[in-house]
This record gives sequence, C-alpha cells and structure tokens, in this order.
Amino acid sequence: MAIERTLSIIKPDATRRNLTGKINAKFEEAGLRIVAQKRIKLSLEQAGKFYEVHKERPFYGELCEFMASEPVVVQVLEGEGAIAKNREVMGATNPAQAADGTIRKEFALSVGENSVHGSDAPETAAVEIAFFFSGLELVG
Ligand code: IDP
Repeated sequence: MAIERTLSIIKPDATRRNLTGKINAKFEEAGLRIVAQKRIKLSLEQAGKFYEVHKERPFYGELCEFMASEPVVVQVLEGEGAIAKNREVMGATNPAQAADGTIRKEFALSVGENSVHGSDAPETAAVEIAFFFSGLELVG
C-alpha cells in the first residue's frame, strides 16, 4: 500500500481536557507518523470554510461554533494507507457506535464533540492539508 498523508485535527473537547498526548500515542502506536503539528485557534469564519461541505446539514452552525470555541491541534499524519488507518484509529463518528480501543470510544463526549477529525479520501486530504500547512512546514 502507498505511503499517504492525511489531515488530522484534535478538536476543542480534547485539547480542553489535555488529551493531545494520549491521542498522539494512539496514532503512533498504529504506525502513523506525525510529520507536522501546530496548535491554533480557528475563527468562526475559518471553521465555516473548513466544514463548507456540511453547510446544508442541520448541525453545521453548532459544529462551526464548537470548532472555533477553543484551540485545536492540526496535524499531518503519514504512513502506509494513512487515510484509512487514521479513520480506523479514530472510530465511528458517534462514540456510542465506535469500536473498543478507538480514540472516539475512549475519549469522545458526543457525536458532535468527538475529539478528532480525519480526512476521508486522498482528494480531501490534499485540500485539507493545504488549508492549514504551507509546503515549508511539511518536511519530506
Ligand atoms: P466524520 O468526522 O466521522 O467524518 P462527518 O459525518 O463528516 O463525520 O461529520 C463531520 C463532523 O460533524 C463530525 O465529526 C461531528 O463533529 C459533526 N457531526 C456529525 N453528525 C453530527 C450530528 O448529528 N450532530 C452534531 N454534530 C455532528
């Protein structure tokens, strides 16, 4: 399988509870390498732009407010099949349906406050990485 990169976000519910290290350990244990990482605070406008694909969904406003409520950690994860692997480590969107050992099963508070974001396909990964990181910040 090809080496891929994917965009991950540790969401406000997790940064607030000081869970960045524990979540990063899950990624590293799964063979994902953190090749770029920074802690930022999104404006409501930036959160809205990032989640534009969900604009028509009923939870869009709530989701954007949540993502802009407190700092997040944005990161690029790299590894074999990194996009699918990260989705596996994250677990299902709704923590009640997430498998044992996944990040969302262990840490998520609700379907909205679910601790992590991960790109869902190669095309979205490329767009999402470029949303947060410049080429200079991505070491080969
Ligand atoms: P994903 O993050 O597992 O890919 P998506 O369906 O793409 O899930 O939804 C994006 C994000 O929107 C979720 O991670 C979650 O934070 C939020 N979300 C999804 N469904 C709901 C909902 O029913 N209520 C509130 N927030 C939701």
